[in-house]
Amino acid sequence: TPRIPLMAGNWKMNLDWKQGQALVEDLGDALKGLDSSKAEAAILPPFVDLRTVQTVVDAGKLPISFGAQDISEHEEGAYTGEISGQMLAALGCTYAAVGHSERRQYHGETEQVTNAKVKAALKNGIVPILCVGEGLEDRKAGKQVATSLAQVEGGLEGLSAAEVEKTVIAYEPVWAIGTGEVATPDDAQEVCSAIRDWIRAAHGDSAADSVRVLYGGSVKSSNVAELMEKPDVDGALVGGASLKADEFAKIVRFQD
Ligand code: G2H
Repeated sequence: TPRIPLMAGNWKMNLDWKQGQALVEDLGDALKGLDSSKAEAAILPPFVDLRTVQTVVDAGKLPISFGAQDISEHEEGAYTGEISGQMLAALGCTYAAVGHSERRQYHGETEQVTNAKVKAALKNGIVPILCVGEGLEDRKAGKQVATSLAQVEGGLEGLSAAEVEKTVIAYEPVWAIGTGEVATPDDAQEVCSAIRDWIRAAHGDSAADSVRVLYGGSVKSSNVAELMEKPDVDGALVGGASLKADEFAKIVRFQD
């Protein structure tokens, strides 16, 4: 089965609910007629925008999936400030990003927490987008594959092959995030193919052939096509460039 490319817009901590509403409406127009066999468009707005996004997407039957940028590892109860997988599922979230480098760097998320969040997502029928990637030091030392694979292994710990098959992995070299410094298509392919090889060895062909491995880090409409030409790059996790409807729609339609 061919993997349908996934273009996921990570809004990060941008756009209040009204601004988010306007962007989804514009995106709906910009993505009209999108051939869903060629690409899937998804957005990851801030938690407080999700209800509005759901309303707009449902009312317009827009070709846009949505999800959260994070998910609690806990199920429910006395966890002030957390948002559970059940809450996200009830809103119709398809995805939840887990272990984004900004969570790891600024919010102390460990491998163990990331793994628990992946499991919390799956338990609630949400597809985790597990984010991995090396920092500048590791890149300079040639350790990009080893570091990324260690994070894949840690994030997927304890999952069955059937569960791994459902996940999305996003390879985001930290030095390329929000810096304008995009990894070359060959850099992206090197790590994305290593991730798929690791999954094949650990979980078999079906999981390896089904998992979508995205590239993230300063993806724009001007560089997405060459990244997507690489056989193991199945889409993109897009930050800054997902905040403008026309630009993000161009990224989603990378073939045009
Ligand atoms: C990487 C990416 C989206 P940007 O963090 O997750 O952001 O495209 O702004 O580099």
